[in-house]
Amino acid sequence: MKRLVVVSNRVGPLKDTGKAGGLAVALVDMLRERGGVWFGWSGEISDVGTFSELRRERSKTVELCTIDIDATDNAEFYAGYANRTLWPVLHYRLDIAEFSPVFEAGYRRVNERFAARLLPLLRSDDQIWVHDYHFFHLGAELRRMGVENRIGFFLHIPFPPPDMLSALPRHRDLVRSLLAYDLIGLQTDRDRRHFVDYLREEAGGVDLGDGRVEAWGRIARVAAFPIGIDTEGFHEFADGPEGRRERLRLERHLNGRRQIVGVDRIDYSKGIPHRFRAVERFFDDYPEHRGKVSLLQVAPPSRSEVDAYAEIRRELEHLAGHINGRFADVDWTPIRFITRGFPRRALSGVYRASRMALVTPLRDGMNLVAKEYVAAQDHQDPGVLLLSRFAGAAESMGEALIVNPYAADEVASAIKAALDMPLDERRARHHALYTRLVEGDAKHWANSFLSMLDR
Ligand code: GDG
Repeated sequence: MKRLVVVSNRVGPLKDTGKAGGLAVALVDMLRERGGVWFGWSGEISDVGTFSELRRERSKTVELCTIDIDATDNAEFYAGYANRTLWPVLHYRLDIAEFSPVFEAGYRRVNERFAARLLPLLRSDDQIWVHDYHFFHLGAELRRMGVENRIGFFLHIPFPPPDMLSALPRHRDLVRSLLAYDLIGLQTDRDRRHFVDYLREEAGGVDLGDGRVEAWGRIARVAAFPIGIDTEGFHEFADGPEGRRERLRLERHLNGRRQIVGVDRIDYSKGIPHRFRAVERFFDDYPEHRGKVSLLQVAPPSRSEVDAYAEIRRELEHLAGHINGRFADVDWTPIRFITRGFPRRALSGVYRASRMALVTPLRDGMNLVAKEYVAAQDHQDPGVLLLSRFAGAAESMGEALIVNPYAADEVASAIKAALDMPLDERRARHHALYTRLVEGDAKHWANSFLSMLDR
């Protein structure tokens, strides 16, 4: 088996600290099995930046190798092009995207620097797997430096329709760089379609029909690999001590009332304000449920250095205050809004204690919260998932109640339907969803990507 080299902006942790996301856990398992290197940003901003000494941390067969970035890289590459340009454009939000040649140059520079620092770590038969929108150019830079290894790329966020992407200045340079990878993995068939349409419309490319595309004189393989979670592991969390403790604590508080849960990083793509308005609409349309149901929204802050994120947080605080002011009673609060993170194991107990999850992003590559909620349920008495049609997860989770997050009345009536859903139907839907989540778990995702890269 070939050694694996994973590249992503944030790396690790190698040990399960309870904080690691499902993705980190899947990648670490894969790295342990094959032996390998995980290369990326240390999370530190220093004066020497990408010229910093390589930080190395080894655990048996796996080595984490990281470098710093400097304050300019942070402003231009990370907070700039990655988070103020690519993130909004790829989430269909041209209205808030910032287009700056300075950001763009910073992004190219950091991609080139990361390639240069990775180069000496590589062996000729390593398999290289690059992750996400921070590193569109990294593969092309490695090729320029003479690297001939198999290199794969996986995009965790959506690939928008060509018309949308073409609003990005020099979009062709960005996509052309992707063709330097041997395999380009996307979350869904819809994303794959957009990618192939883009090549056809903007690059005179052709779909070779066998999973490969040709454009700019290069051939690459393109496929959808819907990302999964460690389904059974997460189910066990909910039955474990931390999960149980959290569930019991909540049940004591709820005292027979039913809870709806939302869990999202604070981000405009997640549609949290729309969700709050849908909950308001629910209490307007179904007043008999006032005092009996509440929303717990867990929303750890993210990227607070980007203005759009600070704004959305203020908007949410305002909305929650308004809705609570309208409906709350001395012994009941319709929306509890918590802006800090929970440990993963405790989170499983929060999901288990909730009769329903509202996963209503306006646009999402996949959305792992939808999968975690299903995984955490009690098979005998499962809750109901309400899922946005605009989450990548909707493509493979058709037994959820699929909703349009822009239509508050539709979401409100789906909440009502979920509350009224008989046990038989809840079990049947849950069974189908859970079975598919076990088949398409994180291991399956990583294995299918890497075996296609090998072929
Ligand atoms: C990107 C794409 C794609 C959230 N709050 C807490 C917490 N979380 C964890 C969740 C989940 C993860 O964060 C969020 O994953 P998502 O998939 O929902 O969203 P993004 O962060 O935007 O991820 C997305 C994903 O990449 C993978 O490819 O699905 O579409 O946008 O695991 O549980 N974890 C803990 N405490 C919290 O309070 N411990």
